[in-house]
Amino acid sequence: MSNKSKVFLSGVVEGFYGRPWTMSQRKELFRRELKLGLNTYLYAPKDDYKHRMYWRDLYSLEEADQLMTLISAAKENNVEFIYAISPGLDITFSNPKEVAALKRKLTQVCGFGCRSFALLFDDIEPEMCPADKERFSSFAEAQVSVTNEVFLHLEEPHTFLFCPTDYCAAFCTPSVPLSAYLNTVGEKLNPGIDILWTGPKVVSQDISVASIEEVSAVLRRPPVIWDNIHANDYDPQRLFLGPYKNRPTELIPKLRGVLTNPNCEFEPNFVALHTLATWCKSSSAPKDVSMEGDDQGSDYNPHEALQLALTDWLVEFSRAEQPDGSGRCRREVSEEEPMQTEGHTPGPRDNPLYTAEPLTLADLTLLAELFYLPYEHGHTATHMLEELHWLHTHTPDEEEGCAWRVRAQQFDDRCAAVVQMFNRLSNAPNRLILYDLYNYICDIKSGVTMAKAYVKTLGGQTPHPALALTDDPEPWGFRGGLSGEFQRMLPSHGNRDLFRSPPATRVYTIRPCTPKDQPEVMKIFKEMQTETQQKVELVGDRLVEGQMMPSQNCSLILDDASGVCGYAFALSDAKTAMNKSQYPETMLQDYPSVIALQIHSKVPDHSAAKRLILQLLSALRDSGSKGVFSEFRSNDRRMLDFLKTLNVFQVLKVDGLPANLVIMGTKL
Ligand code: GDL
Repeated sequence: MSNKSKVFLSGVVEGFYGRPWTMSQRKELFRRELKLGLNTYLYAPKDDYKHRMYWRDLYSLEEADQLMTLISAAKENNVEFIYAISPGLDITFSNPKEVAALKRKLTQVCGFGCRSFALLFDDIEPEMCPADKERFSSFAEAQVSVTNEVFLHLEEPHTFLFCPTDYCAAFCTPSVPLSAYLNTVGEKLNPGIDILWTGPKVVSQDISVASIEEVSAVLRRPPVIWDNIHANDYDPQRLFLGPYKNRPTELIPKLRGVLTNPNCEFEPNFVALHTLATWCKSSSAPKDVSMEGDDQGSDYNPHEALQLALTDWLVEFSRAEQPDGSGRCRREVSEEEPMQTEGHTPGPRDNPLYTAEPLTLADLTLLAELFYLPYEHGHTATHMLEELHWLHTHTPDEEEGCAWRVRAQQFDDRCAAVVQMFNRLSNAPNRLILYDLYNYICDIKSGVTMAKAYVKTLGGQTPHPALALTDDPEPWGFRGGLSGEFQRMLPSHGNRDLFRSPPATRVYTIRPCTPKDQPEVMKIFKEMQTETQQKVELVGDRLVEGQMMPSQNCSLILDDASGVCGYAFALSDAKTAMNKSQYPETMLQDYPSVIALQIHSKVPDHSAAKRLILQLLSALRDSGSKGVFSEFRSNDRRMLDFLKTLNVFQVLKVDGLPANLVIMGTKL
C-alpha cells in the first residue's frame, strides 16, 4: 500500500450526465468546500464535449482562459483541482497517435496550472477493437498500459486517479476477488495511481468495511470512493436531500478518499456536501458506545448531520440571489427600476399586500424528507404513504368511519403542510435555490394534491373539478408521460412500491385460456365463492361456468409456478348473457362489456393481477367496446379491496341494484 503519506481526499466529483455546472457555480462550490473543510474537486462532467465525446480536441483560447481561472479559484480555496478525461468511447489503445493525442491534451491542461489528473473508463463498451485485440491480451491490459504511460508522461503527479470499467462489485464477474479485470488492474496499474470505486453497486445503499477490505486486497491499494448516493441524473423526478448515510466512519482509515457525485442541480447539493463534511470530520468511537441511528459506533449521526445542514441552508434561502448574479430580489427597492409595490398602500377596502411567511426549519426538514435518499423516503414521506394506503384499503363505513375520518383529516393536514412549504419556498428571496428546486417541489405539490383529492372522494366528498378522478382528466391526472406509461406496465417497477413492499420474486404468466383449464378455473371459482357465501346471480358467473363463450381474445389465465391462480373472462356485449334486464340501459350504454375476474387469495402480487386486467381491457378496447363493468358480491371484501388498490376500476353508482351487489367499472 503506497498511499500512507497522502491526505484523505474529500469533496466532489462533477461526474454526472446532463448539463454541466457553470464556471461561477464551480467557484461557489470551492468557496463552500473551503468553509466545510472539503479539499478536492474532480472535473468530470460527462456531457462536456471536450471531457468525453471530443476528448482529443484541445481547448480554445477562451476555454483555456476559463479553465485557468477555475483552477486558480480552486487553489485560492485550498481545493485540489483534478482534471479528468474520458477517452474510452472510441480510443484505440494500441495506436500511438491516440496515446499522443491524450498526452497532448493533458499537457495542455497542465499548462493551465493543473497538477492532478484522472483517466476515466466508466460506462463504455468493454469490447476491444481488432487492432487492440492483436496487441493486448485483455481490456484491462490495454487500459492499464495507456494509463501507466500517461502517468509517467505527466511525471507521476501526486494525485492521479483511474476509474475502472468495472467500478462496482455488481459489475465484477464472477466476483470481486475473482474478477480477472480487477486483478489485472490491481497487479499492473502503477502503485502511484489511485482507483475510483462506487461500492457494491453503481448507487450503493450501504458501503461496508468488509466490502472495502475485499476490494482493496484485489486492487492492492485503498480505493477512492466515487459516491453516487446523491446522484440524480438517472431519474428526472428525483432529487436527494437526505444526509450522507450508511457508510460507517470506520471506513475513513481504510479509504484514500470520498468524492460525492451529487444532484445535477447545483444549489440543492448544500445538504450532500454539508453532511459529507460532517461525516469526514467524525471520528469512530469505541464499538461499545451505543448510538441511535444506522451508523452505530461512531459519533456521526445522519439525522443530526441533516439538521445541522438544514439549519445552515435555511440562512442561504433568505439571501437575495438572482440567476443573473444581480443579487436583487422582489422586495428590494432599486433606484432605477421602481418595484411594482413601491409606494402602494392599500386602502381600507383594498386587497392587503401579499406578504409571504418566511421559510422555516420545519419546512426544510419536510422538503428533505420528501426528497430523501435513493433507497429510502424520509420519515414523513413514509408515514404519508402508509396512511394513504390505509385510507384506500379501508372504508369510511359504520364500523370504521370514525377512525377513518380522523386519519383522513390528519392526511389532509400533512398534504396542506406540503403545499404551505411550497408556497414559502416559492417566495424565498434566494431565487437561485428556488429555481433549482422548482420542478421537484411543483411535482410533489401536485402529487399530494391529487392524493388529497382522492381521499376526499373516498370519504364521499366531491373534490375540485380540476382534481377529480374522472374519465377525462386534465393531463396532470396521468403523470410521467410515456416513460410513466412504460413504468406502470413493467412488473418489477410500475406496480410495486419500492419502499413498502418486498420485491415480487414469483414469476407469473398470462396466457389464453384453453378448454383444458376449465376444471382449474371452476376450482378457483368455487373456492373463492365459498369465501363470500352469498347467493347473488351474476352475469359474469355464466362466463366462468361455460354457459356463455367469452368474446375472442377475451379469456385469460394467470399462472404461477403451481398452476392456475387467476382468470379474467370478458364478453364485449354483456346483454347477450343477460336472461332478463338485470341492469339499466343507461349503464349498459356506457359500460356495454362485462368482465368476470378472480385472483386467488394466495397471490400477493398486485402487479400480476393488474397486468392480467389491463391485457383484457386492451382486447376489449380493440374490439370497439366503450366501457366495461364487473360484478361483485358486496361481502367480497377481499376482491373489492384488492381492486381498489389496483386503481383500474371505480365503483359505479347504479340505481335499483340489490344491496348485496357492487358494480365496478371503467370506460375504455
Ligand atoms: C454512473 C456514472 C456516473 C453517473 C452515475 C449515476 C460512475 C463511475 N459513472 O455509472 O457518471 O452520474 O452512474 O447515474 O458512477
